[in-house]
Amino acid sequence: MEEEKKDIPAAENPNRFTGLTLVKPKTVAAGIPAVIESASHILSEMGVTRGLKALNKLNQKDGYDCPGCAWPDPDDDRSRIAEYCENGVKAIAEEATTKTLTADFFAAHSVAELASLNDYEIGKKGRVAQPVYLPKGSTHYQPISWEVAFQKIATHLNALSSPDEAIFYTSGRTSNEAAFLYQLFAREFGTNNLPDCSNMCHESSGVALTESLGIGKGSVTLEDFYKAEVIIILGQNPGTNHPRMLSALQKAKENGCVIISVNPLKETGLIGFNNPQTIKGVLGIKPSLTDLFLQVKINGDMALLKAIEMLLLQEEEKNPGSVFDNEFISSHTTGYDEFISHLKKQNLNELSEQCGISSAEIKQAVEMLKHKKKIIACWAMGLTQHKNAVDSIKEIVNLLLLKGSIGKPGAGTCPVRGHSNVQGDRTMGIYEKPSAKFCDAIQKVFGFDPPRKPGYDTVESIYAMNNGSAKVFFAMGGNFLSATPDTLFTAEALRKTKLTVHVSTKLNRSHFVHGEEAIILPCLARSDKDVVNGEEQFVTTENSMGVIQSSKGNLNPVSENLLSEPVIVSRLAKAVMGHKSKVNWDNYLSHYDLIRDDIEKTIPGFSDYNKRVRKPGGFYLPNASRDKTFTTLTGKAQFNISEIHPVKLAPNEFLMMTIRSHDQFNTTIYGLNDRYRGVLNERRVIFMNAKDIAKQNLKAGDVVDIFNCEGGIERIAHKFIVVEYNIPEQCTATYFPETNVLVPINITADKSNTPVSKSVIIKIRAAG
Ligand SMILES: Nc1nc2c(c(=O)[nH]1)N[C@H]1C(S)=C(S)[C@@H](COP(=O)(O)OP(=O)(O)OC[C@H]3O[C@@H](n4cnc5c(=O)[nH]c(N)nc54)[C@H](O)[C@@H]3O)O[C@H]1N2
Ligand SMILES: Nc1nc2c(c(=O)[nH]1)N[C@H]1C(S)=C(S)[C@@H](COP(=O)(O)OP(=O)(O)OC[C@H]3O[C@@H](n4cnc5c(=O)[nH]c(N)nc54)[C@H](O)[C@@H]3O)O[C@H]1N2
Ligand SMILES: [Mo]
Repeated sequence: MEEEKKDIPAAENPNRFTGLTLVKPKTVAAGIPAVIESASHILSEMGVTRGLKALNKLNQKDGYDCPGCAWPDPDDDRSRIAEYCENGVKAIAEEATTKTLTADFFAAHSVAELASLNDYEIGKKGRVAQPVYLPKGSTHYQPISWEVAFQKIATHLNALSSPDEAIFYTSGRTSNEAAFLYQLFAREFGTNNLPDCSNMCHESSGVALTESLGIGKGSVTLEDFYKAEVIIILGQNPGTNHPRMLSALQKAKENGCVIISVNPLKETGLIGFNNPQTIKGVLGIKPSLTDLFLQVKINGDMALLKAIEMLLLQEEEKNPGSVFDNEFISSHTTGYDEFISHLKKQNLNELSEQCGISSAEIKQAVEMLKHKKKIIACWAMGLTQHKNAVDSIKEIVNLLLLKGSIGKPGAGTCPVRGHSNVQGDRTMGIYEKPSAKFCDAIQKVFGFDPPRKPGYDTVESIYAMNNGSAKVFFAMGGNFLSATPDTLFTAEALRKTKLTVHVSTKLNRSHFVHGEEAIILPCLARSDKDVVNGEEQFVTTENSMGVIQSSKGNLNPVSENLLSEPVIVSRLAKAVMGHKSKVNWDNYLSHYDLIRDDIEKTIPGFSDYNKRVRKPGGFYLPNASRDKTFTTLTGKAQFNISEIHPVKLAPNEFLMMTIRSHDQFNTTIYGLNDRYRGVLNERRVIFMNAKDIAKQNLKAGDVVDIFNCEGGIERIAHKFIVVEYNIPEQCTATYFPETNVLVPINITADKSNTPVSKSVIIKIRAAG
């Protein structure tokens, strides 16, 4: 039992049940129920007046960027009510809550007591309203002034025997301005230890796209969706995680586009959509989205794509020039001949067996694709979090290259990003392996030589803390403990450090599993008004399609004791570096325009930054792949050959994907319902196929322990309720982060080092 573990506070969530109710999964997303849900979250957290004020500026050109996902906003007119979704509203209610945590709260509740709450309860406590400090050996956080907090962090950092003993983590909500300053500070301090959430997210996409197309970002714009003939959606659940994408898909369909969805689960949002912002949607007209649903086995995507490509090749050979874009292939690609001979060696039956899709269904997909020339492929975590993720994504690119579907309107790659500014943070230099060009630019603009040796990514950071080579952990947002793999191992790592510091809006489990000393620095959130030097400031973000826009909160902050992230970094840098710093931090503390001026000098694509970003709607960053310019090693788009290495499961083993419910944003749990999947009021569940349940001599409703023994270590997630669900055999699903204890840190994706959160091998036994 977790409670009996001696190293309380436990790193794992407590094993209490909240009261499962099952209803039939929904067949249509959004509609009126979504409107009702949104309203209830706003009312309970912030009341009507503040709520309406916040929503009025959400995703507006003169407003602020939604802190939910990174889906883009329309370039043209934006409706006052249409540019946000149920989950965006929940994100706002969560961050703009009027509940605050002051000194009294921390005096009344010990760290151990807070750690015994579940994530939902922790989140509902409210906004951290002042800096707090946990001295060595102490049981309670206590108030600390900003100045003393910065001094303490500086003392720790300056006492390290090497700058590489510090780790500077970033989550993906940080603005461009804060991210730029943060990496500048870390590099002047002397380290590239800049892990980020992207390491666990779309890193595999970045690696695959850079190697095959020369740029680690997607190539499409929102306009392309409206011109596409076919959209393929693999490993993504837009109804929950990118709800505004459904409007784009609906518009695409109205323009005649066909949608193919590839997913082990028949996710509601992929199947049907009632747009709550249109009369038709309210009346429930035009609900269907997916034309062909392919219920692939977990990680069967590469086999499926190869099968499709192989049959397309046969069609092309029957009728040369009718299926492939030979002009594009010969002018813009390399590796075609080798790729074709590889395809010819494939066996359809084997591929069909590996992906779990019948050859009849594969042929249906081929029929839909063969005469089409404008294809968009969208994907997210269902593709990126596997051992062979990079190769699977390159296989998506192969398909698009055969069809000449890159670098023209209505076609291209669309890795759908998660956090609202995760793409921008990377553009700003939040990366443990900066390019020589980037380092040269820093040197030229700021006059110090940044470190060139690669730093730690997320997984490497955990090892480094665990083996004692890293001693200070600083997080710009996020919830490192709960988001990372192998929770107990990560907990051990964090507890071995001298100091953990979190710049946070809300409390989370990472604040309770800490180093010898710990500090929480409370910051302003997206929706908050940010006044510096008596003038309201704005920050900027980059969305999933490379658009840079301004973001300006309009709510009065819930406490006077909050600082903005750019201010926190500048003051920290001054405290740590003092007059040794070559950077003029005081400039940045006077006006954010001066930060943008220096970004413009350092990073390509930002010319006239301050002027262009003030234009409503912002501007697009350059993206060579959009113009068929491929900056790969060969100067051409690269066909890639990869082999399939199917995971061999014993009869009592299962693959487990850890996914998001409809009521959470990563580790922030908005509520306990997964409305679309019909699982209400409980998160400790495991979705299983009926046949598997029977084979294991279990029945729906039974309580099981989930475990595995990777690397000789037994990992156990205690007490999960079996839910019978439409999912392929030997595939299971649980919610992230409850089962992160089972994600083995020692198995990561080749080349991207991303934890394999969607293919965890597990066994199941009746709970002891
Ligand atoms: N409301 C809300 N919005 C969010 C987030 C949130 O937590 N809540 N998180 C944000 C972040 S950071 C991210 S990265 C994105 C995540 O967005 P998603 O990637 O949509 O999130 P997941 O829940 O991880 O869903 C993965 C989907 O892939 C499917 N899948 C799993 N394994 C496989 C596979 O092997 N093959 C295929 N084809 N499909 C598979 C699952 O069934 C599920 O539908 O959303 C962002 N937006
Ligand atoms: N098993 C499993 N693990 C996963 C995944 C999975 O699918 N399965 N997904 C992975 C993915 S895709 C991602 S992106 C990571 C997410 O990893 P993280 O980004 O580290 O985690 P979040 O839960 O998004 O972070 C939430 C915390 O951010 C803080 N916060 C919110 N807004 C702000 C702000 O404006 N400023 C600051 N400074 N702090 C803020 C709050 O304190 C909140 O508690 O998790 C990864 N982990
Ligand atoms: Mo993510």
